[in-house]
Amino acid sequence: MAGIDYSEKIPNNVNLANDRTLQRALEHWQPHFLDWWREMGPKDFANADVYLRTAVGVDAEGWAHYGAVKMPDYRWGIFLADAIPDRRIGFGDFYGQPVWQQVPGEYRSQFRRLIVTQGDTEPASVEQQHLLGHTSPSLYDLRNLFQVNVEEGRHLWAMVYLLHAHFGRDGREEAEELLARHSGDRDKPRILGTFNEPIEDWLSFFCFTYFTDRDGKFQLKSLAESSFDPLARTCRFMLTEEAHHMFVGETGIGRVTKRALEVMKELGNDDPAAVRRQGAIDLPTVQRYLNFWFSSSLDLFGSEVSSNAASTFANGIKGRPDETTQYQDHVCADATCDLEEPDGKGGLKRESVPMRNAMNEVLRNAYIRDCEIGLKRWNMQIKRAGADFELKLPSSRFRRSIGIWANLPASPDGTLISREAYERQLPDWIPSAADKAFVKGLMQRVATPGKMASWIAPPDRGINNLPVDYEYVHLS
Ligand code: BYC
Ligand code: FE
Ligand code: FE
Repeated sequence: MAGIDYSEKIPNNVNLANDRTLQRALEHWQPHFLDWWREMGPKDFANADVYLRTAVGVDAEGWAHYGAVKMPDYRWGIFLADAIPDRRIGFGDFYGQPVWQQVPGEYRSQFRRLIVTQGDTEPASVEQQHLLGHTSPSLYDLRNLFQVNVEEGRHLWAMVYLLHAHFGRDGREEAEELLARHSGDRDKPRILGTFNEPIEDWLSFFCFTYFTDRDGKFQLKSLAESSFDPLARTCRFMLTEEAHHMFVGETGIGRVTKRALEVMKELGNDDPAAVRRQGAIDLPTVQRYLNFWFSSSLDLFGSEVSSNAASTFANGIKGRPDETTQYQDHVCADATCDLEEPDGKGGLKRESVPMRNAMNEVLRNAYIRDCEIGLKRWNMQIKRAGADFELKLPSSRFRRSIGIWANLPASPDGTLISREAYERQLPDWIPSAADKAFVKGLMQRVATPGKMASWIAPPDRGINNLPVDYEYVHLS
């Protein structure tokens, strides 16, 4: 594989061997990362042989190698997608100028903040999933969990590389802090809300990989447009791995739904209590989990109207996904965007805001459209089974903590209601303590190759053309 040196302590295609100072700094961070992995990564599976893919290059064909690996021996590497010759800044005030190979001093703190925020989410998700391996519904699923975990670990490496290579001493300190904050920690929590939410059952894991990893996709796509070329190239390669994470979420929720439909058919009715008695998860409960994780993930796009967003767009730091192909106006100096906003009196008003300030909302809306695709597929499945139920995404006003809708009492259909009515109905809209206890009660580890827990249908196919009953994790 061109440019990848696997005899190095840190596999990379960034010519680390030619920069001894940087190499030494990263080799100093490496044992701290491994300590963090042992303590905060998947609990109790250090000796298991896991059928994992490892990134070994950046070619579209054959970028990954598959084989049994013990997770602590995973080769976390630093990979940038190939440079695009003569790449130009694609948006904002510097539109058309050559991209930057170094961070300009005046934008240093903005870049650092975004890279740290991005980097923080990666280990956070591993921490959130720390205990899930104990209750995996199959060896296939267990392997997918671990695949996602090691790759999020690699994404942390990707951001730490940028911090070390381009932000000097500040960058090295931030890299240490990325291992010091922890998901849900009272004193040192992770930066963004969703990454402090516990993931204690597999339905939450599937919702997280469907909705929250998809935020990752959109954020990475907009950073892949960045004027700072090393950041753009790093994110471009991370997206290659990200697709599988969302696949795990989409197929996971699809399989939970499929199992519920099978049970409903056997029973000849759709009574949630009856479905639960058969050890499956009823569709209204699936809907409540979707409501929770979707609304939480919407907050990850920031405020609808944001001066941060305006500034990072103007400076070419953070663009829009598919900037070149999806938009005509790449500068947006005079463009405006109409937003529906709360009027502060329980009603709505329309406001026109400068487009640059609305970039978070532009991104969020693109994300919502992407989220709809999975719902269409799951609903098709429900319809084909002849069941009378439709999964829906709640309104983007529902249960928000960030932005103009934050802490406003909106129902899942987006109607502003009284606070009293909201408080009263919220337990029906998101998983209640009883729902969580029920779902957690179903979580029992199934470790026979090819066997599935009662609440989930088998996948249509295995990994990398292997059969579903392949022993994806060999527990020793
Ligand atoms: N929770 O102007 P505002 C992923 C803060 S997921 C807590 O509204 P801005 C992954 C904000 O930081 C992708 N705080 O927003 C998925 C700011 O604080 P400061 C992660 C929040 O700056 C699964 C203040 O509110 N990557 O990769 O325009 C597994 C006002 O900010 C939240 C990125 O997000 C929140 N939800 O945009 C593994 C990309 N939202 O600075 C991995 C990098 C906002 O005033 N980050 N705040 O103290 C960004 O692009 C931006 O920082 C944000 C916020 C989009 C997050
Ligand atoms: Fe990631
Ligand atoms: Fe991911």
